[in-house]
Amino acid sequence: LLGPTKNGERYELTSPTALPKSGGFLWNQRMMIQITCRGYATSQFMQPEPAKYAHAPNLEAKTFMQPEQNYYTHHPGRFVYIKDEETDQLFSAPYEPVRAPVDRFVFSVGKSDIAWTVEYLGIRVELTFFLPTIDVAELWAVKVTNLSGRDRKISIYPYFPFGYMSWMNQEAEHRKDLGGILGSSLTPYQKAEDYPKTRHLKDKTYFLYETPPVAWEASQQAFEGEGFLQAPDSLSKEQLSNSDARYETPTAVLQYRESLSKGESKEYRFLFGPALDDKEVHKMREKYLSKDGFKEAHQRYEDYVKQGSGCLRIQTPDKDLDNFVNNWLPRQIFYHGDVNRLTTDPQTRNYMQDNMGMSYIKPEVARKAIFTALSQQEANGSMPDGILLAEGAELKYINQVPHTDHCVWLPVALEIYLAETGDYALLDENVKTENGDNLTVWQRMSRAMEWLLHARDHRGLSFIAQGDWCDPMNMVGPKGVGVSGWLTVATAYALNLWADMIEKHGKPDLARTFRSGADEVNEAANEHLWDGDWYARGITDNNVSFGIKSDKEGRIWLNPQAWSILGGAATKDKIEKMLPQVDEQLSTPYGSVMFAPPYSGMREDVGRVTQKYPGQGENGSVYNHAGIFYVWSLYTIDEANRAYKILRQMIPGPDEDDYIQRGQLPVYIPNYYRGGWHEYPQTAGRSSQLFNTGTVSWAYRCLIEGLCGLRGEKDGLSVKPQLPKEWPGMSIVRTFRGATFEVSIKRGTGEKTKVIVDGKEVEGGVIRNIESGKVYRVYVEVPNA
Ligand code: CEZ
Repeated sequence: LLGPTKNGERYELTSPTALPKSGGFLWNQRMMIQITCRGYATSQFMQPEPAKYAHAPNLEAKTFMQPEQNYYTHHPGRFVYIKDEETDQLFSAPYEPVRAPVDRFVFSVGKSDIAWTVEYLGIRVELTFFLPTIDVAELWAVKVTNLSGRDRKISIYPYFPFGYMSWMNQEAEHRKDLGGILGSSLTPYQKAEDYPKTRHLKDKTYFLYETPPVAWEASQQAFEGEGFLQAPDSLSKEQLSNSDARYETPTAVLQYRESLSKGESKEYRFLFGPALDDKEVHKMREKYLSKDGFKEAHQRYEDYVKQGSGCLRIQTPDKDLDNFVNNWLPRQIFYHGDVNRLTTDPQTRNYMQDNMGMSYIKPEVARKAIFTALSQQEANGSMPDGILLAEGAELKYINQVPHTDHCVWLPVALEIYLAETGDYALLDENVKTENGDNLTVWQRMSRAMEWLLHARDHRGLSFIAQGDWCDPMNMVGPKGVGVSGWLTVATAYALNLWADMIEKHGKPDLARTFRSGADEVNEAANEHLWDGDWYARGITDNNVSFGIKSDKEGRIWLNPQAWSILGGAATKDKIEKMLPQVDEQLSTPYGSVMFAPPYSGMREDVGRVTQKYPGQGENGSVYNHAGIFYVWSLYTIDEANRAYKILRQMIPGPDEDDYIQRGQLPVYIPNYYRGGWHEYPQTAGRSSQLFNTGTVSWAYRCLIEGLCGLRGEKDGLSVKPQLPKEWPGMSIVRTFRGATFEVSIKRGTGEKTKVIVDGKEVEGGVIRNIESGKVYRVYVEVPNA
């Protein structure tokens, strides 16, 4: 059904129906496309706000990417129909819209291209596409082969619907001079002051061919007639009608009529994308639409994606884990860090965490992001809800709702950057803000930490306003009174992290101040939030604690437990009580849910999170971001087995049942798998299919610094692997500060970890004086499990 090709470089799915929503994604710095195994596609590009060039067939609301997105027959997609001219039989590749019971189906997701092979009626159709590195376009190759032992007469019809482009003005026509079908539209607006913004939008969509077709349709209605997409009227005719669309829904369908002798193949190339005007279309055509143009562009795109190869190669007893970690996880992190989820105003916490992952992949990008974020710090030390990345960008959607946690993510991200690079000099660099003050990085960081200390109530607990990490927790503290249990213990974590950094930077007095601040916060947490066996999630405006034993729903939440371990509130005896509760109340076969039981209806003093469908999104799903915080907290207290179990559950498969239940290929970690394991076992484990998630940076960290135990220190690399008990050993290649570490790990007989480099035991397990360019051979003996 589903498996890797060599070394996990690609994943191949051989059924169009078993995991119907599964897909892959490609991106470049200006666009991204997610496409399902059946051919439905969601694509967008930046100009500079996200826009579409292939639209739904009706007016679409502009919104963020939806979880478990719904697909329907007319959903935007990329398709090729094949008609047997002798029998009039029809099928389509990859699978939609005809849904014929094809003989062979392979959906093959690679890192820098996505491909299909479909066989039916003795014809093989191979589709492949990829993106250019900077331009916005899709480069499609279609190859059709006659597999039957006789000559065949067929028609081949690429069908790339443009959809409903605009209610103000839309049309499409075949343009011989451009070599394709061109859809034109005007982005609708109403206020005169919006007109200038629309003038430079790429409102045209082109579908260009290399080989001229015999006929075409540019009108969706002319294409479909009274047939449906399974059997469009115009395909029953010998030739398409060469229609135009004049304020009618535009489309692009071409017809090639071919006689294929047995074994013969034909190949076609197409270009699909947005443009401002004819000139741009011509330019794109010249640049890309040829065999050599494709070849060169693909090479460049491969090189771009390879920049995200990461710093870690592992070989463990679990091949599928290796495949994911060596190929797919760094790619997903690179996507986040290089294009910031294709938004112009990423949520501050997302921006910081996406860049924290970049510290392992392209640290110079992370460095720059730290400056960008700090340059938008408010005068009082707080951070805005989103970081503006383009001129004229505005805070949108959730960024208009005040959340109080953004400062926490500064030290979290900075600490990883410093551990990875040792670049403490950055702390003394200056950062100017728009309000005119010019402070060093360390001064700004200190201000942010002071703000966190200040934003607490009389008990010493952190205010939540209309949300914290949990976006939709909007009704706990709208009056400015309610507090967040998680943010309280997270504040202590942030303060302690910063204290460590500033101490290493030679400011022990400041470190002491922040550390005692953290102690104070932790005391408050222990006095007001500890509920006997775990920490409460918060206390509402009306002084009601929640996330506690007496709650029927939302009784225990993962985040306060995880971060109380990280921040130091939870002492050993408390941890011993907490962990079994988490095991018992939150574990499912698909990972740990973020709280349980899910809310069955609105709780007005908690908010929108309780209104999400039970087990979906933040309402008690296996929200991987929350899960991975917990995993990291477990690695910090040497809970290697518990940590690994949850980490492994984030990757779909390799059992067939697991793949089918999750419905996703193991080429990315989604933001959630459905929870509701007790309430709705039928849907538990189902993937959101959303590949935007802060999980991935932390997952990489957990693998590098936790499982492999190869963590940067100010002046070296600390080696302390934490293998799950079943593993006899593993080997690793890790790049770090320009050097390469080839690490081989075995179980020893001793009680302590032993690290040997160049035949000599390394004291304290920290390899120092690292020389860039050098290859280190490291032997590690870990204690017998
Ligand atoms: O958004 C994420 C946020 O991007 O939800 C996380 C939060 O920490 C991330 O910063 C947890 O709340 O209902 C909502 O508004 C949701 O909060 C979603 O928008 C959610 C989606 O998963 C985004 O992909």
